[in-house]
Amino acid sequence: MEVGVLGLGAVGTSLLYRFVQGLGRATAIVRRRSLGRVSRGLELVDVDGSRHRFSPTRIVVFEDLCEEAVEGLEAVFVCTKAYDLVEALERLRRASERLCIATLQNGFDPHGEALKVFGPRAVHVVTTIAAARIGDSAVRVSSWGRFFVGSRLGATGCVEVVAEVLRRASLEVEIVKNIDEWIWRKLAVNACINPLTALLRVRNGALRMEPLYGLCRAIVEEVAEVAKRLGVDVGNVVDDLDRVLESTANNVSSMLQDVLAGRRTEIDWINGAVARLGKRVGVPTPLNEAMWRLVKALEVLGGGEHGLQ
Ligand code: KPL
Repeated sequence: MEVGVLGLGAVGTSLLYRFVQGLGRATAIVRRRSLGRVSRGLELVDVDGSRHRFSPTRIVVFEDLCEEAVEGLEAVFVCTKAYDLVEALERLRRASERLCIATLQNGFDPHGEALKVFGPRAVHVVTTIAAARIGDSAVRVSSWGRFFVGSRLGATGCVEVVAEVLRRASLEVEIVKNIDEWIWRKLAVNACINPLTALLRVRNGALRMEPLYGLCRAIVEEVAEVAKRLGVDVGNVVDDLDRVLESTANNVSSMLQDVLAGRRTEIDWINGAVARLGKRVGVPTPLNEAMWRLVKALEVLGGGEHGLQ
């Protein structure tokens, strides 16, 4: 069984490491500009602090993706940022008519985008992994978390393939019937933690304290209302929030990592998506809209001409 990983950010690099270990081989699909960096090798600092140098067994250049380049692969795990997803899916579609495609992006609605292109070959994975980049070619994993695998089209063959790959990598996997429940549960937690940590430049754990915790709760409750109106039962999202704040207290959220690195954020797919869908189904989402506006402003202004630095 051989798979590819496209997008070597924190999650992609961590998965690549587990696939090389568990499956004995794995292909990295990287942009030409990253070829040198990835060829020189990658590093993963595991939960227990141990350091592991590793390399993909094969490297394919994203810009050269074609049938030959993905020959022998059963699935590709697409770990790009949400804003790079459409281009990634389009290139993969042109390269292969048989690959299973697993998407792992935060927010709403990467799975919908993949379904439009790949139908039953599209699988979505919601993960609670906590990983951060700690250099150009290195990541630190503070928790491997769990992997919930499913598709809106049900238990397709590709759902089985993707789950099996993750199992062989000794990750904790669950095939779920209703992937939207998991997508929305994660979205609710991200809708609070990601923008607030990015705006305030604090670790996730800071949000356990008032006055921030009350705001955090109100944001996840807005998301739950939108989900409910869309027919998705998300259960007790405040319990989810408490659990994640506790288990990732020391983490730098992915959005704060993006802001610190001067990258674009995924705010349009998180709070932006909640606000848009809220409008569509008649659920007011003033807090999600405010988070979206503030992070958009942060992206544009940064420390630039209107800032003080
Ligand atoms: O998914 C995350 C992220 O940072 O994007 C959380 C759960 C907030 C952990 O940091």
